[in-house]
Amino acid sequence: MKSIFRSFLAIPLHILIAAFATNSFGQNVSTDIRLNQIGFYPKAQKLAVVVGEKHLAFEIKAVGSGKSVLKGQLSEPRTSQHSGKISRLADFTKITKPGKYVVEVPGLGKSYPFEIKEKVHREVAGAALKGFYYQRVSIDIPEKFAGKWARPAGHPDNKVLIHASAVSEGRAENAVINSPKGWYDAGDYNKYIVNSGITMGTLLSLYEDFPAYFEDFNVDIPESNNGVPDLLDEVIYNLRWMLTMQDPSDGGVYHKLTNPRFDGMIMPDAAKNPRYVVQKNTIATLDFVAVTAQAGRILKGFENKFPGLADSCVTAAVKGWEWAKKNPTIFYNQDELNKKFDPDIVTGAYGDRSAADEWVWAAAEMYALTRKADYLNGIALETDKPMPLPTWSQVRALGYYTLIRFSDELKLASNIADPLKASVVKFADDLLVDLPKQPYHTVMGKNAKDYAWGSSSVAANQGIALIYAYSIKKNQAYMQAALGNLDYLLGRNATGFCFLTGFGSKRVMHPHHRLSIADEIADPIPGLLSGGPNPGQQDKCTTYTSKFADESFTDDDCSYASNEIAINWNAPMVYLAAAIENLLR
Ligand code: 9MR
Ligand code: 9MR
Repeated sequence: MKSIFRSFLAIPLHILIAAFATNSFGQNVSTDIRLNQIGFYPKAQKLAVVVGEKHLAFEIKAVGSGKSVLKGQLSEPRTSQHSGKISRLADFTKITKPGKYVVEVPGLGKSYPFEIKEKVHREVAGAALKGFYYQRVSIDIPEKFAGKWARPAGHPDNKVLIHASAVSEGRAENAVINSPKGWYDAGDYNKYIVNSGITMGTLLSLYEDFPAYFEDFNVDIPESNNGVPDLLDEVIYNLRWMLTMQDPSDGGVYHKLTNPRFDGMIMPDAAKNPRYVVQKNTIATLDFVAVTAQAGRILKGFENKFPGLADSCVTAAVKGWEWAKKNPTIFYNQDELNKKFDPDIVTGAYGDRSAADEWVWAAAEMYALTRKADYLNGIALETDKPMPLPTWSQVRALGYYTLIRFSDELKLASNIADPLKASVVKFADDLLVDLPKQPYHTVMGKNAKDYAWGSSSVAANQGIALIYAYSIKKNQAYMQAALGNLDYLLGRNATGFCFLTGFGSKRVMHPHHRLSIADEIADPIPGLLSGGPNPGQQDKCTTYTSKFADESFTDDDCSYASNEIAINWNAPMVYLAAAIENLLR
């Protein structure tokens, strides 16, 4: 996306639409009507938000014929706790007939078009999974699978150096190891075990929760039609990298594979800086244990396709667990490390000072793998405390989800299983409190803290928690709220953006993503979830137009704090969209 291309070719779709949008009934598109820009299931809830107080009525019109199919009144006004802005709700759940429609508000304008149809989020789910394919390291991405985003392989990672912080028996400083494959973490080109951890756990859990759905879920990657679900093929690409991150001499796992400093805004094949693996530590090792245990468990079912891979995972998991037992307090502290060792490493730190939650997750996965309850000995499940939402630094709930998923098979005693389920349900119930007062009628954003770096992943992970609560309680209110967060991500939010690249009418065009910036192609790589509003504005970009938490977003590639993409945000997006496809019509 060179600037010349940007100015001529990449006029955002919403501006084009606005420019040519005076249709047969003379209404212009109003960006003050906010809705899921993809669409709605015939039988599920359908909401749009109209910003402002003065308009009171709405109409739904069919695109093409212009025929009015519903007239309704907007809701009572709601006030945003973040901006003080007033909004009203249009509820058109009643319309169930498949077709293409707009919401019209007399005197204001019409919305972007949307569809009502079955499987309305199938394409979104597929594209978000395919997003991982584009992030693959060390491999050509050919036109056959990537169309105009084809590119040569970058970062072979076959000559990776042992950093001074990572020296061990048999691996001296600057010794060379082979550690290819994996996914680029985000807008940058490094590979981080901690962030791979939650990403892989989320995708593997998606497979375990809905295995039948993925049997024929084809996203057109080189491995498609190899008799293995594409979801697993994609995950295995990163798994093979992760397995190389374990020190064979003792089982500890390196924190990351990284340049000392971030590459410039260049294509991967132009990047030539040396790369290092850095310090083994407890948290990276436990995340690795959880992933390899879960992968081993799943891949036992694919032994004929990947002979020995499941066993390698199990062996790696056990070795990692033993290392962590012996080394429970080695934490990654980049600043301290840089005082002791050269070269300084200034890429993503993913520093975390508490391993309590990683122990829960790793123990849960080891238990579900081996069926040995001993793994839970001495592990505080902490069900007496509120369940924290999953993030890269907080994975306790991933352990809960797995124990709940296997509670029957493991014959978990009710004094263990019940409190786990109760904490998930309590978490979901707390989200639902005051939902009808929220300006966008979403659980996302109720709390100002939801708008942190990567807020889109907060919305997606809340959605996942609601879906687990639904699987426990079968209460449709949880599903509706989960769908509300998907609607949020696809446009029903205070920025009006659809946050998944390649989708929506008002779409993200300039993510902080080296692949999309350096490729000279106007459209960003599709299927990647933008981080979303973050009032921290740590990137100090000058193009933000608002400081309000829910609006603190700029579609500018300078904005790594609000408009980067990352694997740990895409994974819950895939989960949410695919799970909703499974559970709603
Ligand atoms: O591109 C980097 C992005 O992936 C990170 O999330 C972000 C925060 O660590 O840093 C970005 O790199 C910037 C660096 O921190 C400061 N100099 C400019 C770099 C590129 O914008
Ligand atoms: O997602 C991370 C966020 O929680 C942190 O606040 C932020 C600053 O440390 O870093 C984010 O992770 C970035 C990582 O450090 C480097 N790759 C890009 C990630 C997404 O911005």
